[in-house]
Amino acid sequence: MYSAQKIEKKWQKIWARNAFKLWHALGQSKQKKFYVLDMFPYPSGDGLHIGHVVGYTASDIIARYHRMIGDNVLHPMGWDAFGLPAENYAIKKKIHPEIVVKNNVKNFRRQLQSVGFSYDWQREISTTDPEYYKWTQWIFLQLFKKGLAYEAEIPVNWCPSDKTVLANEEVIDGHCERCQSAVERKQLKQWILKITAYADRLLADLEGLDWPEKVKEMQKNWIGKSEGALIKFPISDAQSKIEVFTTRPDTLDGATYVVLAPEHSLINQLQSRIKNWSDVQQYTQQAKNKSERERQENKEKTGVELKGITAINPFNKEKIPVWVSDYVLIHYGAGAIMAVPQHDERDREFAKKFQLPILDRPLIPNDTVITKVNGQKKINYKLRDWIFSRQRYWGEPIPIIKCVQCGNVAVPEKDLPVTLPKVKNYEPTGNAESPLAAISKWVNVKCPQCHGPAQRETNTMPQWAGSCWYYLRYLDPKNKKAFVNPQVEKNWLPVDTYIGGVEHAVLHLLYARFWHKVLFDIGAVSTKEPFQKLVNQGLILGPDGQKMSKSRGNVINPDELVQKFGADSLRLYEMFMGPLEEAKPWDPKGIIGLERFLKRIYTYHEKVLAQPKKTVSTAGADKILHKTIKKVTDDIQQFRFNTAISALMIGLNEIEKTTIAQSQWEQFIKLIFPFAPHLAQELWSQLGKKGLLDYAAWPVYDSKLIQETEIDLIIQINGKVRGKIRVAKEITQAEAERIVLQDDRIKTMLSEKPKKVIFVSGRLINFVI
Ligand code: ANZ
Ligand code: ZN
Repeated sequence: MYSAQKIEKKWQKIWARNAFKLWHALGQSKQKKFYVLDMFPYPSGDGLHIGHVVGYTASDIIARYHRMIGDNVLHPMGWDAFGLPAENYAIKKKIHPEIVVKNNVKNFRRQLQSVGFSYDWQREISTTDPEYYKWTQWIFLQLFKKGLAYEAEIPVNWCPSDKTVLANEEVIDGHCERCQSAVERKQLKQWILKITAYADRLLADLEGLDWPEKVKEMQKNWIGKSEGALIKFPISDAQSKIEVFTTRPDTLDGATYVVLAPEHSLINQLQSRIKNWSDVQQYTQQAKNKSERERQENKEKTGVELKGITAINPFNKEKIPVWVSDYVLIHYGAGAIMAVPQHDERDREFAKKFQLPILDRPLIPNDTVITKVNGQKKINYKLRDWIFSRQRYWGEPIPIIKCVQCGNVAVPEKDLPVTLPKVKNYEPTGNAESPLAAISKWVNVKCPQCHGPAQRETNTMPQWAGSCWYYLRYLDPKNKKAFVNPQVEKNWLPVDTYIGGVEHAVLHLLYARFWHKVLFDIGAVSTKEPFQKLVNQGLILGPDGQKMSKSRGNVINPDELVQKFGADSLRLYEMFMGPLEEAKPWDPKGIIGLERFLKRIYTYHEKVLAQPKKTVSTAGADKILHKTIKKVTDDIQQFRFNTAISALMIGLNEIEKTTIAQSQWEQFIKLIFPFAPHLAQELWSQLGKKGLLDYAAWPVYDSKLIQETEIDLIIQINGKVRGKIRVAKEITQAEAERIVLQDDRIKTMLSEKPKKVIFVSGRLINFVI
């Protein structure tokens, strides 16, 4: 009788004892390297989610398959443990985040091991380990030294409930990505990373990546390259000009007004000439409180005309009015636009509302227009610099010392890591300062440059920092001298296959690419891109078809499933649910079917054990086996795990009807191993095999055995398909004609003797009449 509980506990114990050798990737090896990476989890208090199990099972299948084909496989795991989720949980439970993380990691590790994932635990890392974040800080300092990390006071997104600044990428439709609170605007001094300096390369290098088109598209749109021109509109009776950015210079003749963003500096400069100044001032004041998103959303357009000011259309010299409106953003293009209501939807809405002229003028080719009005070609990006500081406790301290004399000074490398001080109070202050600011002992230091009194930067890094480079630290996790040994880095990069959720398309995946490129530029890594192939796993929805959430009560707990059905059934079911990349609802009954499949394998296995050792396979059994080997191998390579499993099911069905030699049954067990490793390993040892299946050779199919001996010959009359007939593959034309012409249906259709018969061997026969 198949007992998952017994089998799985037994082998997990053996694996755990062996883990360091068993799944440990070799630093140097003659074998081909294969680096298969999971997006590491943040160890939340809720433990492993059924959604984690999908991606982690997929990568485990890949890792096990690659070990069996003889590759040197790197398959590591770690913890993304800084950041809001861990900290919010700590605050709620009133337990220090460090302790929370420790406990949660322990639970996560236990859970991952209970599902039988073959991680190289010797390389386990946590972003919160000072030995790890020492190097996160070191990378920050490289950015700082290159001028890619700077401080500036800017309007930022502020989450009132998480009490911290958010990056643009963390604001979804005006709401905090974490807690869904409406985001507020605040003017704050912040550390910012100059990701915009890499906009063109982040875009261009997408080209060579084997990533889902959808993710590439999302990154492209987020980077938002647009080509256009800067064109100057002179202001009547004044020196100053209004510069606009347009992607449609060809529409210039039809520009009937100009619009400035509310923050545009010209507005104040022209104050003395603006006749309705108080209206204008009131309007610009209001606009300050809206987020960029709100302003871009398709709501009722608002605006005020700058009375007393007119601009001149440089193409036709017509005088046109100047307006201020918040649908124009200050940080995009030139912070001002030429409005062409005939061709632009937003301008048309605005023109209709304020009764501005809509002119249908002919288009003039861009290049002529630009030359005539002395315009300047310009490429614009929507991408903004990355706001990098957080006013929270649970993050990497930013390794900067603030000195009145010297300004911002890098902490000397020998003093890294700047460790997070142990504190009692880690709740966010809410006054835009990190809780670290209150720890004067930690804050007050000597300036490394002038040795005068100075203070530490008290903001911390965002949770994305640690995940920007963790795939590098896995390569050389214990290195004390460098974040990775260059030789080792060259051996392993790029990551061959990276598996994770699509929700990281413009956050983690863009940030990590950016840091990687900076490291490439300073010669610290050898590839331009970190992740060569990306595979997205789809969401597992609740049984109700909705996203799983505690509040909906539709969350499925992997621990219970492992207990009840076993890890192998869980792994198989999650892979069998449908294509890896698609969203799929959980079917509580589904797993039972997979458990039954495993039981059937076990039962058939007992039959094989009972048969005389000398039993030979029937020809049919060998053919089925080899067909299955081919299909499962192809499917694993294409990440089609659901069809691989159904091929295994079909294979078993057929094998059950025949007799198979033990040596052939062994091959079938190997095929099961990446999917259901516990059962396969158990059966392997029951066959008297010594050792572990992990490094047994993957079966190879014999192409002669799977060649079809019969085919469907297509029957045509005058080129039209009229039917098909099952015949021997090597059938001759004469024999084919004879058989087909005996068919009554064909006989009636052939009213006369064919003028000609065209025969394509193995494919078709065509009667021309
Ligand atoms: C005239 C025009 C005519 C435009 C037309 C478009 C279509 P993308 O492609 O997204 O880059 N624009 C320029 N700066 C802006 C700002 N700061 N805030 C809001 N809108 C701005 O869009 C470029 C177009 O968006 C520009 O081209 C400009 O409108 C507007 F038939 O100029 B266009
Ligand atoms: Zn100083």
